[in-house]
Amino acid sequence: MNNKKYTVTAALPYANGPLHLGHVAGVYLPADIFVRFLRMKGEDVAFVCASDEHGAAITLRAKKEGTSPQAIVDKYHTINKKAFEDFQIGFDIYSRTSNAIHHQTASDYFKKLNDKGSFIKKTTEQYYDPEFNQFLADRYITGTCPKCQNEGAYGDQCEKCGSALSPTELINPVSTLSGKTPVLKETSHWFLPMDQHETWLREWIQNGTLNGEQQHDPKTWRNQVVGQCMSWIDGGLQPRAMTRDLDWGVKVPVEGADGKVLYVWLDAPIGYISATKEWAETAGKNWEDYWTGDAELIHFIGKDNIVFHAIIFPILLKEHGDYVLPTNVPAYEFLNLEGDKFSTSRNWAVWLHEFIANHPDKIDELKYVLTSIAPESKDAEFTWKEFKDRVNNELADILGNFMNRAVVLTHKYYDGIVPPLSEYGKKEYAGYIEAIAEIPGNIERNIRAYKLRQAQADVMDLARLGNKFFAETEPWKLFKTEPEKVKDILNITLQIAANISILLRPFLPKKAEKIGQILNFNTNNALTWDQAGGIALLQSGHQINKSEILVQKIDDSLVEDEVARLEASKSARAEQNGPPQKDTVNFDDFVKMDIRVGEILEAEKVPKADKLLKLTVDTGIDKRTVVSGIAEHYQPEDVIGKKVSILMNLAPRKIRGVESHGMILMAEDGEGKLCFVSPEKPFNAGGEIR
Ligand code: B3M
Ligand code: ZN
Repeated sequence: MNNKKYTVTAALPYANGPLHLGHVAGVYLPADIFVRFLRMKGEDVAFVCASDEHGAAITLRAKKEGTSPQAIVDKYHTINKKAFEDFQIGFDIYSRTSNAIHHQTASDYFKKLNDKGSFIKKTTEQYYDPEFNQFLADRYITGTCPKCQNEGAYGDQCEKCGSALSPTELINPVSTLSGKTPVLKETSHWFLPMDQHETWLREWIQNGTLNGEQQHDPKTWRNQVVGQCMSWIDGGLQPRAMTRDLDWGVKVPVEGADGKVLYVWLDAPIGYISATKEWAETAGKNWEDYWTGDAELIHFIGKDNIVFHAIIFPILLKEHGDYVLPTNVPAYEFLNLEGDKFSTSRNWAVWLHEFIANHPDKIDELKYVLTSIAPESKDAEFTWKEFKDRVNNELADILGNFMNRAVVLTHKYYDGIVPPLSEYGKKEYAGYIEAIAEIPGNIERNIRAYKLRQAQADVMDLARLGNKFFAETEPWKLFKTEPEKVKDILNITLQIAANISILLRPFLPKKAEKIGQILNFNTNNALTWDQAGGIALLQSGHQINKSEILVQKIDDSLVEDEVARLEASKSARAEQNGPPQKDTVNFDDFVKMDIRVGEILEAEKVPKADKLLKLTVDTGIDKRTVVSGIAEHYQPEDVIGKKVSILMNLAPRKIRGVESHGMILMAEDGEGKLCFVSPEKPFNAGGEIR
């Protein structure tokens, strides 16, 4: 065996909530399949992951739940670690970035780069919320993405278009703490001068070379990964702050950095290194073998993480100088659920730990369906109906049915003993024997190209081949007239079954193991990939076990129950009618707000902003322009003459080039529907609301 090492990483899930099927389909399951395949090829792989326990995603959740960040990460690290184990995602280690080994590793990493001048310390103006006395970065600030106009972009990234952002790039920034427009205030941070890395990054992403030396084959990278990186590079790389004014995270290990921590997207990818270290200690391995020399580093991620894994972390790796750069970054598009996006905040999700609790006997069924619909090149959709249909019509009717017939007929005619294959049979059925020999290579090519949907379909094609063989030869008819032929036919079908028990293993390890048990073969999963493709896996005279049901069909009631569960969670949230009450304010705070009855005189759409209307409002004391995000709920002509509540003394702000003076108060229900808050009887414009 060569001593080449692989490090396969899966994006570290934030420990601020449970995992849902979108995470599984788009990161963890494909990574697991890939690693299981590599291991069957005899490769030496470190498969590492961890809970991502720092950053605003955690501290905001803690604030929302009125608890500490440590309590939040302890809760969800435990839930997610167990869910991965129960779902048989075979990490070598599932660590956590709040542990000491990671803090030390990340701290040393920063220090090394800072000592060699990789960062530039700069004092700049950053957004600040005076009410909460906090600087606003990452998820502490939201606004409109300058690239795609998504109105829910964060201070460091837009999850919709994947752009990495800086808070000062946001249009109409709002503090997620107070809901108000933040102010600018000076603070110092350590910046990574990404603009200085453009030349080598461009070469590395486009040609896979560094200083002309081939590092990886860019043709094996997904188009959307190269495309997003190149558009980001072409857009002009900017210096990016790698520290934050926060108290939760890895402390910045240099003088004058009190109250500052590493930016979570600097700290988290280093978590791959610290997790490898931690694993190697207990596994008796040398962790550096997996990050240096000819080691191959492969990052499985979701598309919103591309720039962090294919641009920022490679810069940090290259700056460090000891480590390899990733040879591939297979990024997945998004999986949607029943016609809507997965959403933790709206509780619109199928949680992995709940699926396992409700359907403990359907782990591989879920794996099969998620791989069948995996969002490899475009967003995909999970529906409970398709889950049932694919399990019943494919897994059960194709694979299960083939296995059952092969085993039942062998017991019926030969008491479960594998019959011999004659020279005649090898000639007569040479076409089938060649097809069996070809399939493992097809599957391997597709797995190495990260086309796991197709690779799994290739395995199913082997079962289809078996069913076709039965349909064309009809051994149950032949047995009376040409019994010798039946021996050849059943020998070959049993070899197909044995090949399936090998080739299915990366995708559906439980089903592969069950097939092995039925065939009384490969029961300890010891066989390697390269042993597949032949017709001598089961020797003549080998005793197989009785047939068992391989795949239980799914009843409509499961679909009805699960869809009802989803609808119930949606209406429950609707009843809740929005988020929990905000922090208490005192009366003095309230009286500062000047709210009056206004009448809408004119209304028009704001060009290139599908959510905004420009309104002219009679406030009783003046006629003013107010921009309002109601265009998806009202047509301009429908709002003329409406009496509304207007917050008069909100600081003016420019919204898509229009100066807006005030805010129209809207009520929003749990479904996201909006309506005006209006006086319940005829009322003149200007009436005060208090
Ligand atoms: N915690 C997951 C996300 O952005 C993020 C991945 C880190 S991988 C180093 O949803
Ligand atoms: Zn965007």
